[in-house]
Amino acid sequence: MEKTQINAASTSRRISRGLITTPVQSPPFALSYVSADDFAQHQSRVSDRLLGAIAFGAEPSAIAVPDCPYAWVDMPLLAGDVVFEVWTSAQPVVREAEDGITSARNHDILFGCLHLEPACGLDKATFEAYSHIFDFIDRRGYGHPLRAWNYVPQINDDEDGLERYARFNMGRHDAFVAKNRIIGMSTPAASALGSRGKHLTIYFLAGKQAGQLVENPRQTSAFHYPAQYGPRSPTFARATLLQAAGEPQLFVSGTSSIVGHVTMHAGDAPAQTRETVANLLTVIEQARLAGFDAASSNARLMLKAYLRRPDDLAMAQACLKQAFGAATQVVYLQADICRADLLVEVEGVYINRAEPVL
Ligand code: 3EB
Repeated sequence: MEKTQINAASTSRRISRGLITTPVQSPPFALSYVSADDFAQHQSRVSDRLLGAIAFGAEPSAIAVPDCPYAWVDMPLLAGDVVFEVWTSAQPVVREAEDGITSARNHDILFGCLHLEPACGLDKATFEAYSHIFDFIDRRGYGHPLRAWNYVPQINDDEDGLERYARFNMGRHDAFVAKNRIIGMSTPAASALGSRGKHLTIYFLAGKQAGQLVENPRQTSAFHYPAQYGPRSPTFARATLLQAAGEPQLFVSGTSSIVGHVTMHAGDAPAQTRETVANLLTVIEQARLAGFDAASSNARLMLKAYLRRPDDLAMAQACLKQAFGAATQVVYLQADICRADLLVEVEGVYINRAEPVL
């Protein structure tokens, strides 16, 4: 069968030109990274299909806050001023807010966002945030968390004798247990990075249908990390694979220079970046063995690369371009990584890109 790459916008164009007469299953959602100007210009055209928009940059964007799940993550971009990560649905969405969660959903998936200033310790604030997320998605029938992004203020700082990332992990793990999630089965792909400012931002995709977990044989599963990294292990899968309508979507977690559970190449950013690429390629290969069609070209791959040190930008750009080619879009951000000795983290999604811009 001929492989075509179709998204919502191109599907309707083809149908209207009469080129396709049989119904086409369009994938339920798409992603794009756009400038603030492009977002401001195009958002009204897609407003009834906006699942969520997250702005990244050292300054909040001047554009009007959209009427959809939205947050600004206080994190400098290494190229450009503000970038919007925009999730769109092929069909109109239903929006609802509760317990500090703003959400939008279509038939298949729910996008949710929390953006709050912790009023208590980070472990308790994280526990409450994740408990609310599970209640929220369960009540609406989207009980399978697929992907979570966690932006944690001052992630490497000490809070009452424990690193804040370790406190975050305690709250997250305990919420998974309290809400009856089986860790290692119902575990989303994730990222956890340090942000500036005061806000804890968590946004996520949850599905009616479960995703398939993908792990990395080069790495200990994060949920099995030993206690030397904190009293509770991080609760995430290396990737999740969703066989949605259209083409498979693969969510690859934040990936770093870790082999087994040990940080490799401390202080050596080029070597850490190469190790990170080796881990990314291994996870993608594992997904292929689990049914992901890796023929899906790298033009469907979108990456976010987090660098602790801005001076590593040119090196990281060269390394990722060599590994994934020029067709892969990469957003570069400056962030603290969750282990103080990590300099680089890279996450990715194989997904249908929205066209033309959104
Ligand atoms: C690692 O592999 C690097 O705590 O949600 C990557 C992705 C990392 C997600 C998380 C942490 C998280 O352990 C750090």
